[in-house]
Amino acid sequence: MQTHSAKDLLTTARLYALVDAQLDEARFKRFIADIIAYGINIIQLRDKQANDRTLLARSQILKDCITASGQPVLFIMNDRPDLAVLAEADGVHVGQEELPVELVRRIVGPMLVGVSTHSIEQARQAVQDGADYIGAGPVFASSTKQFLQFPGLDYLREVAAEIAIPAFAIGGITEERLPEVFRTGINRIAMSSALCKAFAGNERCQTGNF
Ligand code: 3NM
Repeated sequence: MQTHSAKDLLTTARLYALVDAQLDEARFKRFIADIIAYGINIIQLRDKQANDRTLLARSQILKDCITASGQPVLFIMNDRPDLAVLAEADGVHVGQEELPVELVRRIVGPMLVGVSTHSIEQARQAVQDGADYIGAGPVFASSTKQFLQFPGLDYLREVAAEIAIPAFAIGGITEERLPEVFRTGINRIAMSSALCKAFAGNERCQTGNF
């Protein structure tokens, strides 16, 4: 079987899913299999409520599902470089409040590092810091995470015009909204609740998991 580096897969990735650990194991496995069949290229485990043991256990299930699918899907751990290393993830994703990229790299080494950004200044900083990719948002109001400000489509246009590393539009993205998102020039998206709704029959897989 041909093997791809995580960097190569990131370069071609278009669809990024954020999943939590709230579904029971059987439904979680079905959900992961379904979103991989849908064409998701990257799966981030993000659950602000789950404890460390649960996160590690779900990571293993997630990795097993990816292996079973035979698809080259990347697994990213949210917020936690330590758990990313222990889970042997392909990468770790951090927000503006978490450790800066340089310190994350000291823990995770060559693993992919992604950063959430909410302004063009933050996007430039992420590039300068050596992030492998950014999240750019929130584009729209989200039921998964609360925000006071929405940089929206204008921010996506700025990112598309200037930022060279892969950038995933995030925040309230649904299939219906894809045309206006892609018209900004951005060609990568990240989704959470829309996937839960479509494939797990839930508005949100997570409850109050802000
Ligand atoms: N970060 P949904 S938006 C976790 O803009 C997260 O940085 C965002 O979930 C950011 O697709 C967001 O359900 C929530 O809106 C994404």
